[in-house]
Amino acid sequence: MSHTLGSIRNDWQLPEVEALFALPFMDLLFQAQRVHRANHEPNTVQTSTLLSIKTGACPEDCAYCPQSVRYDTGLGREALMEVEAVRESAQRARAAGATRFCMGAAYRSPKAKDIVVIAQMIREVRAAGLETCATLGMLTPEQAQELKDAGLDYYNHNLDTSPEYYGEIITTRTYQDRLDTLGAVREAGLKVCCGGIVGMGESSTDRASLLLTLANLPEHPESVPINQLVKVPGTPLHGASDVDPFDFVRTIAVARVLMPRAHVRLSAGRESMSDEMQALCFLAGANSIFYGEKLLTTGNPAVERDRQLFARLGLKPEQRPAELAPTEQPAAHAPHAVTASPRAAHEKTTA
Ligand code: SAM
Ligand code: DTB
Ligand code: SF4
Repeated sequence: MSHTLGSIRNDWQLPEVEALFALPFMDLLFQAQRVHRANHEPNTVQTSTLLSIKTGACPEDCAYCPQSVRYDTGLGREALMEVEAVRESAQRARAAGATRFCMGAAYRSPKAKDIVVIAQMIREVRAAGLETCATLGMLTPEQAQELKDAGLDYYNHNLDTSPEYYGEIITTRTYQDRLDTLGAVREAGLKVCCGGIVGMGESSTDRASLLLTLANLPEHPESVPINQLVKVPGTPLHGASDVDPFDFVRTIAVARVLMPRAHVRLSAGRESMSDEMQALCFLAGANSIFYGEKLLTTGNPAVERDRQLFARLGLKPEQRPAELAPTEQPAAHAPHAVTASPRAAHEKTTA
């Protein structure tokens, strides 16, 4: 298996991926950590902050999603936010230590007039010194190009699950639709953020098949969010069974082994995870998180909890890319600003 340490492959076979899932837990984590260290700065975690710029009333039927108009989850319909409010939110995220700002909209696909406003938001977020990411549903090649021209760095569009299980979760757009959007995003020169959700009743083979599909894309996504289902009352998946936490960690580890250079993001679901569980995910090769009290409509760990977690584990936030406005001083509230010493932080939090 040592060939996986640095090499980038796009020809994975399902039995190989299933064999990784079947490894003894410690062997898989050891391999994932070796791949991680061969390709990334250890102990370094990228931080993205999410903002829902257009919430609720989405026409799609994604069974996990609180924003679908088809489910009564108590969410109202909100209009597209004002550019000024987005700018202020981005500035707060940067001051808190985030390096990337991801704007999410509950669209099947954006309308032409929305893209014009969102292009302005992208320019403002970049001017605030943050990398930009957007997740707006399906895109045409022309729309992807418009976003690229506005300065967008990343586009998030998840495959969510395996091609085989997909029909159990979403009926209003196809797997091929998703692949087409990913192709348009790549063609426009945008970086790709694409991952899925664990805990929707899928089998271990489905998890392997999702990761296989991601790894066998013409190019690996730069960013791979692995979400644990957030069970929202009113959605069809509210009653889904809990995932074995070790199986969630295995999914992160296999993503790391298959896509050595990607940032693998420990995404939704962190609020219900213990610090020890999150540490296992970092050991398995996760090196990115959503940072800030809110995901899109649901909760995320408090910034203070993440600062303490980083300090206790000796993790540091990844620096901003050089092309963004330099940080003269470490942001006053960045995770690493809690204390210089992980040991001291540990003593402080457990005193
Ligand atoms: N409407 C756009 C779309 O679906 O492409 C963008 C926003 S959508 C909320 C982005 C992603 O969030 C989904 O593809 C899904 O992977 C994730 N997501 C949504 N609800 C979730 C939940 N309850 N638990 C975990 N992940 C969720
Ligand atoms: C991703 O993979 N997860 C994020 C982001 N990309 C857009 C969204 C998680 C949403 C969780 C449910 C909510 O807060 O509405
Ligand atoms: Fe709409 Fe996106 Fe939610 Fe699906 S995941 S219902 S497309 S907001």
